[in-house]
Amino acid sequence: MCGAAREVPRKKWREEFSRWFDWVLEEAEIYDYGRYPVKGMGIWLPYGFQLRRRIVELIRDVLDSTGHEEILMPLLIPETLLRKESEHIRGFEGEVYWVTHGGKEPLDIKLALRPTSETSISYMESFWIKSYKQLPKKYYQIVSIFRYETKATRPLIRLREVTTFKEAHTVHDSFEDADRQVAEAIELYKKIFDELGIPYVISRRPEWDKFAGALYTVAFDTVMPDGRTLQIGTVHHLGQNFTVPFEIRIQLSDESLDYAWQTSYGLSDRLVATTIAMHGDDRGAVMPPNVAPIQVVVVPIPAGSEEERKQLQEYLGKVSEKLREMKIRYHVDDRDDVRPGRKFYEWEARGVPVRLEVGPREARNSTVVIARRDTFEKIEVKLEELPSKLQDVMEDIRRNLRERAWKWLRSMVKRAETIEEAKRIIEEERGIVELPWCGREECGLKLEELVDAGVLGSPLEKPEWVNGKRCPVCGRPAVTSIRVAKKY
Ligand code: P5A
Ligand code: ZN
Repeated sequence: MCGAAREVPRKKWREEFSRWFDWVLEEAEIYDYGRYPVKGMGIWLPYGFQLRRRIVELIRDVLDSTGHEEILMPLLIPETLLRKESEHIRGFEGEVYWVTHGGKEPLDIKLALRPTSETSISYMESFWIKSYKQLPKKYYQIVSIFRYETKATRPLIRLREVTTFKEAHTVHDSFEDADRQVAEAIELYKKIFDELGIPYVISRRPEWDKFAGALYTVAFDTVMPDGRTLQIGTVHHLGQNFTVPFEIRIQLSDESLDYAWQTSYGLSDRLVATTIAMHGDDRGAVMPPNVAPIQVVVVPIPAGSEEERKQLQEYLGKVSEKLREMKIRYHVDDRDDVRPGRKFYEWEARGVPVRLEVGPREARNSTVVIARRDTFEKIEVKLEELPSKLQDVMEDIRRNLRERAWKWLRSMVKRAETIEEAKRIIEEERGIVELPWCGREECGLKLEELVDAGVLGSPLEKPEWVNGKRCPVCGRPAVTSIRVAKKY
């Protein structure tokens, strides 16, 4: 370990989540935040970078295997393009970083650091796409975007440079096909979140909170350990809102010409943040084995005599060979100036899912002790059983992390029929509260004010339980439910 330069005292995971998160990013050497002299921008450190890389690989696997094609667009967008769709620029106006000079020369046309790429890709699609025969077309890129966020910035959660922005942009020959794409994107995101054991609630965002330029927005939210919700992904039906101003006109199967239809969907560094946050505990992170930078750490327990020392060295070689054969990402912590207890502490903070303890006793008996990071259980196994036992343990850790997280999320979604009850739950317990709703914007906005929380939206299908119930704001019959929460 290269040694943390700052001492941030350990914090409790749930009770002091926000400070715990800062602590774990620091202690585990994931992301250096708060020191770089531009607000909202941090540095991926080697260990964090490996985690990020594995999560990016997971995203690529899921998208590549479903007909998405990776591309790379320029970072700079001319002001003229960014202004072409009026709702879009209205939504982003206050968040754009502008490049105004080239050297000492003021630029004729200002250039935006992309806050997202709908406008630049739509401009290019007007050259690329001419016929329904090319459709559906699914592009994506994984890049940095820049947003001059005015809400409090937080490492990986609300950045001004989002360094892991996965944006997918698709083109279709009908409204319905774009609708179908939204459904596909939702399934793909479920798969990605499931792989990371991240639980979620899917909502259709209300009209007043949809993506700037979308017909409608579907969002994934999770509940962080402190009970606040975090939006971890969004899927937008863009209709023809961009294809009309950018003139993406295509020939349809009946030979007529019409504007194409689009969707876009995005994920960010929040995916990495949530992987760390969701599975932690008071000792630090717990990495899901499938994306853990180090899956197994071997900690030798010092031997007494010279003879024992030699035997242990030899035996450690055998253990390493087994791990190598299994293609496990492992590390042998053979620092001899650091005591085992201190090593345990450090690797626990970093969230290595499995620790193997190997001492003179294990060397004599040809065994190893497997210690789980999630449950702290220990089992002793024969060396020749190690491959199968380790597979089982890692699979079980993944399952356990996922189940634990889902159990938490379910326990944090509650129903209320009155404003007072909703307000009480939000105040005392946080989490998500569902209320019957008449569907009118007026009541949604009123509710935010009365409950003192933000609206997440409504379930994609009308839930049964609201039948016969009334909107607690206006008393009209409920047509669906509305979810409110304290949001990040
Ligand atoms: C979809 C991809 C878009 O930008 N354009 C291309 C669409 N949608 S979005 O909802 O605005 O952003 C997608 C997801 O990115 C995360 N996100 C952020 N993460 C960290 N820091 C930020 N400042 C930030 N802003 C947005 C959210 O998870 C969002 O759902
Ligand atoms: Zn109402």
